[in-house]
Amino acid sequence: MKRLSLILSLIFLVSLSSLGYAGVNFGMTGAIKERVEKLDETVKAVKEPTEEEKEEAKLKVEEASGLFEDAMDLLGESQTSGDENYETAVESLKKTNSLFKEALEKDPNNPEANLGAAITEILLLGEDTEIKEAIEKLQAWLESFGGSFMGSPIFMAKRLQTSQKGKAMSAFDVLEDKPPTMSELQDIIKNKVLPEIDYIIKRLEVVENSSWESTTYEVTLDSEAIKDFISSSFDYSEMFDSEDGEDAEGIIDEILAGFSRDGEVNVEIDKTDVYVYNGMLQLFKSVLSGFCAWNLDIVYEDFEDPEKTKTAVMKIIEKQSPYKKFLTLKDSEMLKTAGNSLDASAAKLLTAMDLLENETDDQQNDLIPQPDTYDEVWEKVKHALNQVRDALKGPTTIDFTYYDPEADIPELKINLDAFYFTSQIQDLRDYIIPAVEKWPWDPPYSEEPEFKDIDGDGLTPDWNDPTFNGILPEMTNEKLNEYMLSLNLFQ
Ligand SMILES: [Ca+2]
Ligand SMILES: [Ca+2]
Ligand SMILES: [Ca+2]
Repeated sequence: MKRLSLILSLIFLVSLSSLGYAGVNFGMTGAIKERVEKLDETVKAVKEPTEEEKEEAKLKVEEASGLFEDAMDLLGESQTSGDENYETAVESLKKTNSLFKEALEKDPNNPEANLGAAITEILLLGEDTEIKEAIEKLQAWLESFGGSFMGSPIFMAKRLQTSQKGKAMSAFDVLEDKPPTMSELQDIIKNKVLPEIDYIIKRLEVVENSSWESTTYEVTLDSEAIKDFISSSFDYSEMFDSEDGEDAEGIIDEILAGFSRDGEVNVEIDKTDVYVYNGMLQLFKSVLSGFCAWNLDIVYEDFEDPEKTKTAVMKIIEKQSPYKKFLTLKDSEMLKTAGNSLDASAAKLLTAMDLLENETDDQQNDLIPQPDTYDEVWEKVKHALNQVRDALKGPTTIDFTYYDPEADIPELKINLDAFYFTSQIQDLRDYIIPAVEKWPWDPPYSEEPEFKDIDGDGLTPDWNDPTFNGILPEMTNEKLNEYMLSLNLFQ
């Protein structure tokens, strides 16, 4: 699983720098304030460390930081030298992680111990035996379709369509281990991954609320190796059409420009970076919690070929066994957690943007250096993040012309509070499936479904509830058809 851990470490490095473009208001939200206050309580509950304990913690942090730098170097080298260095790097990271945790036991408020524990913990996440096993099985299954772990989830549907009939099934049958069910994956995420993420978020919050300013790590960078790694993980040609593929490569080049300082370099991590890191983690938490909230169990064999897929889709729509509960809400609290984390994510990123604007130190070694100018895009990103936060509180109007004066899309009122909190949908199928007179499996068995024109305006498809349970409060079928036309859907 060399790849996955490297991907995680790169998520840390690359996301931090790429979000330098995105990326800040000091007004913390009520929810976060509450969390921080709670955290403060637990920290206060622990007895104040003695001066001696604080000193011991500092010594451990120093030792751990040295080890951390060595481990990062080994991790970088393993890119070219192979698995042996990789294993050593992982062992070294594990030791570093325990040392930072020992320092935390002595002094739970030591900012660098919290930061070190947070960084090493995320790097080691992919090394957890259970997580690793689940991912390996999934990867083996996905590779049986001829894809890589990174590319497949997004393009699996396309591959399924184009793979020769029967080929996928035989590949599936020769697999020793069946992939985990969606429920099994959800359990691993709930019981293993989310608690880890919460632990890391708590560590970062201690750093955010401390008087700590920055820490500099000396690491060895090889930008070519990083670039090779990224291009081997993503197949641009497949992810985008050729023009967009070049764009994607351009963006990656730009991100990597920040890492063009090859060899021994100092990388300074400061509060801006900590807020970005935390914002990314909150977003990750939101996505994972959302994934765990719904019943997504499918029988993988049902999607092996187009014929079987058709039957499975019919069973899903008609709510027949084994898909009676597919797409129903499984865990209401998880969906609320997803909403809260999304809000926390936007709040953290907005704080990071403010902090970055206000940095006055030398930017040469900064992990996320200040941009040359804070242009329109910078302001638009802030506006978008604020809109996400507003929509999570209640109906919010999105004026697309603010983002793009040429935009030919009418204003949209959206209420994410309804989706995540106040009127959670119990069965997504009741809302996302358009109103249909006859399905292809109803007589006279036509190829396409026959849509119902509910409002009689001659345009279809229509939905029984075009507001989607209040998520789009002022939506009508007429307006929905307009949006679909402007977005080129159903044409
Ligand atoms: Ca600096
Ligand atoms: Ca900085
Ligand atoms: Ca209509």
